[in-house]
Amino acid sequence: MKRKIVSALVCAAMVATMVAGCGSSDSAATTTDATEETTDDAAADDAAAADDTAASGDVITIGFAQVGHESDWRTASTQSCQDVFSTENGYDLQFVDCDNDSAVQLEAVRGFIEQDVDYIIIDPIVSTGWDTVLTECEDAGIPVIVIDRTIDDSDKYVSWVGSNFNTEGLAAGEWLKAYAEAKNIDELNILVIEGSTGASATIGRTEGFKEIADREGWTILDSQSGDFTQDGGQEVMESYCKSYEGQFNVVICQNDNEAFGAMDAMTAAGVSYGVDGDVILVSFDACTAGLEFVMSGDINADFECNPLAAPFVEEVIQTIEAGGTPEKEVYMEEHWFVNEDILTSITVDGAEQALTVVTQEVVDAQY
Ligand code: GZL
Repeated sequence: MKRKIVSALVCAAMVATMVAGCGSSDSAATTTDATEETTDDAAADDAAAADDTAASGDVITIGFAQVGHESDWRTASTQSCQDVFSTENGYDLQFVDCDNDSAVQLEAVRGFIEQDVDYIIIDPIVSTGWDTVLTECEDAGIPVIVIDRTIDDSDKYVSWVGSNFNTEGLAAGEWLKAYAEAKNIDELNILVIEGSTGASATIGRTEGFKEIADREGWTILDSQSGDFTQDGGQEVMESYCKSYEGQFNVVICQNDNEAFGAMDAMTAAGVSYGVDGDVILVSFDACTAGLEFVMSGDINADFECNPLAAPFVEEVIQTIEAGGTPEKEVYMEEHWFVNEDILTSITVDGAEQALTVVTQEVVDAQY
């Protein structure tokens, strides 16, 4: 699909999008290169590139192979891309919801190659099995940008924009250690509801949290996948309430939708959870609905994973359009949210990181 002619006004809108930054959660991205331009410089360069695109009158066609529609986080991620890569902003976005099916995702990417799009964005359902199709993209001269989850068996992509999932897991572990000490809880018996099997978000959060659990001598009674869905979280938690009745005092859910399901299951089983309950409930993503449950005290702590990558992906594309070389890795900034103010910060990998007590203002500002 070759580029089409558009008015200069349409592409100028791209400038407004880039300068506006990443939206309500005031997140930003950091690159791995300390000599990187400031955001303002980059936006100015990108604005110049947008002008050039406007002058050339081209629409940029993008193929986006999205994981699916399994969670509130995913919905926000999709919306971020659709908002940025809109017709008004000078793009033609070919979007495929791969419904958590890796075969469908590989087929979608090959379809984009057939369509001869200008760029391909992939949020990889699983982190392996990618080198062959990425080689096909490279042979077709189509740059690939990976967002969110990582591809671990190939580096044939121009940039990755996402989160450090291992750090998220470490942060949850360090918070739990400090929280238990503050609450004089001596013994932690933990149940984990993992995300989708093979997803780098699952792998990173599991490994990071387990590193702290092993260091502290905690007992992880069980760790099963809830597939990042509310139904999955409820199903696993129902099983846990039967198999581990009276044995656990911590539940770690690797995303908010699993936590919503786990809450329903524990309520049905007569298990109390949250700030005033018998079970400490920890979640990841920190979507708006998740933060509402942190504010109510049902969820003790929620570790953010920022879904608003699209503005930073656009900067990658505009850098390439301007003849530049984008950063290989762009990390999203994230926050750790809690209900109680008994702790103000935690130390993760030697770095002090602030804890944010959730108020209505915090909820209203979230993605
Ligand atoms: C993490 C992302 C995960 C979210 C889930 O970056 O891939 O997938 O944590 C989503 O909500 O389903």
